[in-house]
Amino acid sequence: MDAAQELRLFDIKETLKNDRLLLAFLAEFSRGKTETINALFFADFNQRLLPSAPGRTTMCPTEIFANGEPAYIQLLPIETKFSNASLSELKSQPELWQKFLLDTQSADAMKQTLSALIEKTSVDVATAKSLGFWHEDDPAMQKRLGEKGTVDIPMWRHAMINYPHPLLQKGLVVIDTPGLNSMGAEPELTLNIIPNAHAVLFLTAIDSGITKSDMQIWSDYVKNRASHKLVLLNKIDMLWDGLESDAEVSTMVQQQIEHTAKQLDLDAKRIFAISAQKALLAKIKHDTKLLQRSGIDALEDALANQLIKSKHEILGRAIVTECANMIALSQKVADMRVKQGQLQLKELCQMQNQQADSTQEILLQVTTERKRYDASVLTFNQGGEKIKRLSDKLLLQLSTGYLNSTLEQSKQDMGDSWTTISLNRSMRTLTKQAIQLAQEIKQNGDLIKQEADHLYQLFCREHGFAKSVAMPLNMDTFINSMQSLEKITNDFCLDPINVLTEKRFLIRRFYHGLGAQIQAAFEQAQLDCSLWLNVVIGELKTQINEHKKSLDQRADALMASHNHAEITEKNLAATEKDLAKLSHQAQQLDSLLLKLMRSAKFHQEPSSSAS
Ligand SMILES: Nc1nc2c(ncn2[C@@H]2O[C@H](COP(=O)(O)OP(=O)(O)OP(=O)(O)O)[C@@H](O)[C@H]2O)c(=O)[nH]1
Ligand SMILES: [Mg+2]
Repeated sequence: MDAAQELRLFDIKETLKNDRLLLAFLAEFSRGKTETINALFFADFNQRLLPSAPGRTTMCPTEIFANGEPAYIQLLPIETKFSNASLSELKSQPELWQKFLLDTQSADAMKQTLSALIEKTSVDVATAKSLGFWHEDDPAMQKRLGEKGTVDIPMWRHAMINYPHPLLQKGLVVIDTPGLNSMGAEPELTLNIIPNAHAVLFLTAIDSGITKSDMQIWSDYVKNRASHKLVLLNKIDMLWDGLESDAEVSTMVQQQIEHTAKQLDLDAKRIFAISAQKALLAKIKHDTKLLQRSGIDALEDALANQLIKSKHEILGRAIVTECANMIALSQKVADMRVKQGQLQLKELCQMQNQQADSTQEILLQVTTERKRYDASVLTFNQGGEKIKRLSDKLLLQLSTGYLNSTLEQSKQDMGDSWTTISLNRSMRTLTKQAIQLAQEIKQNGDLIKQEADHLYQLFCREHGFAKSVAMPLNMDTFINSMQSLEKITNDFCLDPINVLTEKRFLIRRFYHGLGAQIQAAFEQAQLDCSLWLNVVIGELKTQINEHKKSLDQRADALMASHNHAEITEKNLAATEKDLAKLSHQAQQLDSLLLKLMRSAKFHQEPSSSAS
């Protein structure tokens, strides 16, 4: 294993450790998002811990996870919206957040601390406007104007709760979101949280059915945006009025599921009918019958055994493929060692049995081979330098400096206008530039591949290396990320709420959030390209060094043994021992690869909930 591989294995281990599945809860107001989260994660406290009673609407997006530290809640003040910094930037500035430890020994104390999630603050209309909580043309807004002429707005912009629940400890992160209105007001949700979520849980309720605004959230944010989606049909307890038999209720629920499936154009198997409220109650009262009736079990099973598992499997497959490639390279090296060991053994045996002049011949053969090899290594070094120049150029194109100057240019192009038209135009230009860049990088990558393939051929032809070609560079992920950002921007710009000119601050913030996402796409592309470069030339380099070492070793052994029968004998014994060890190592690699491939035999992708 070389240093680059060792580093990569370390990174892979970290990725495995930090693997998380982000599940965003999305729905119109009062469909029961928070109640479902209470039932899933906090029922042990025999209380409704997160505020979800009537009239207690969630005021800010709330991320819930388990990171191994003592339980806490961290809150980001709403005023941070005045700055242009994106949420991901703000997350790296702990001094801006208010942190409170959660006393997991006391349900009352926890409930008290968590009530911060619905805290409000009163501000004047101008402030509410500049923070995006005032819409002139909305009649409901006038009603919100209190006697003092102030408006209540959320106290916090974002909350993070660290809590050690077993499902969360498995790597699940859930995000509770406030109802519809705040989605438009918070570009972070549309730009960051939803696209980055691995799955979206969309809630509808049996009493309201699917209203126009439910449908709008579904089609704007979930239908074509979320890679995995689950739908909850909540509040089924409202059908349990005692007048219908259990069988009749089940039929009604089933009919509602099918109706919902039709409306959302979704497989009915992805819809879970539950009563979050009764599930919470059943858990608190340890009422197994009610718990079963609440339907929460099927949801928990879908989360733990299907969603998380399928996410682990996707990551697992990628890691197994990468590690199998590493083992395959080690196998090549091991085979080379065995082959060279066998040659050395043969030469030493010949030397032991032959006359002086034929030993001279063997020596000459090996030295000639070494010289020939040195010439090839020279060609490799020259080719390597050329590849290095091309690689440096390639990585520079994806560097932060290059990106910042491009973003700066687009900001200048937008001037002071900050309208949806200028934003849309600027994003389109950016995507066009990024795609052009990806094509240039790809061309550069093709040149590198050509050069590497020549070198592979040379060593295969001249020195018996295993036949191999470099894999081509693939820029599709980068192009896809840029195109999907373009689509999100376009949707944002077409949204009638955002077209109004007084939304300038919102557009500016959207632009900054966009900048962070573009930067992330560039960083990922740069990482992918460096990994590719390491593989393209690294594999050949490893084999070249290995071959050189064996040649030197063979020559040295022959030199030392020349005319010294005793040393020949000793060298022979040592070579035989080495060869046995090398053959054993090669076999060990075979069984390692087999073990790895066996672990890659994952389950079939579940058809009922994920995908
Ligand atoms: N009958 C019944 N009521 C429920 C159920 N789930 C939630 N509720 C009630 O519906 C109301 C809204 O629930 P929440 O969990 O706060 O809804 P939400 O989707 O988080 O709403 P916002 O935070 O305002 O977006 C509360 O009064 C809950 O008690 C349920 O399964 N059955
Ligand atoms: Mg809520």
